[in-house]
Amino acid sequence: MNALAAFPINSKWPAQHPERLQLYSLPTPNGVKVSIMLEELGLPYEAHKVSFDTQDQLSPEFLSLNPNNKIPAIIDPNGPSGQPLALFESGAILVYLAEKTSQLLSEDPATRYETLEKRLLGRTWIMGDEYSIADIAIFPWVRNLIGFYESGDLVGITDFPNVLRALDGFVARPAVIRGLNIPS
Ligand SMILES: N[C@@H](CCC(=O)N[C@@H](CS)C(=O)NCC(=O)O)C(=O)O
Repeated sequence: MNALAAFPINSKWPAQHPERLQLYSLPTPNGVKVSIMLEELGLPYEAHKVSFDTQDQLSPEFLSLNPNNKIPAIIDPNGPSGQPLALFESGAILVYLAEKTSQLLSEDPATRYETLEKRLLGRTWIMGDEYSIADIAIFPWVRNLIGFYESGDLVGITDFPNVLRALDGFVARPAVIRGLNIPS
């Protein structure tokens, strides 16, 4: 049985692979957090484009999944206890996927909360040697700050060599390169 059929959003963005995790998104800094995460994890998923040009995010079908009219949102047909799970808010989705796969988030409680801090001095990634969801949450925004918003000079980005070094490492990751363009 196709569990996705019960979700109104499936009528506007029909799943070709209903057994896969469904992503409703656009490659904005919040959107790419989830596509990058899915690419990093190698989880099978299907991406649907929610176009702002046609205000798809305000359609009744999208609002049925996220009443806040914001991408990204997901439906995991194989959620907790095997039941489908709908979820929005990029941070909540990152934590959900990290917990589902036991990847990219420390299981040590102290370290988990440290993932809220920006400490790159002498560290490869936000959390140290381990790449994590903190990097996936932060670097799409740093990239846009410098690129899309052209605000690097404004914030004096060259005064933050560790941020620039980690950003270079982030955008060179194959999963990041792929995720930045999903949905195409
Ligand atoms: N706190 C939310 C913010 C999501 C968000 O602001 N999404 C923007 C694109 S980056 C959006 O969907 N805007 C459409 C609108 O407001 O109509 C998250 O992290 O998921």
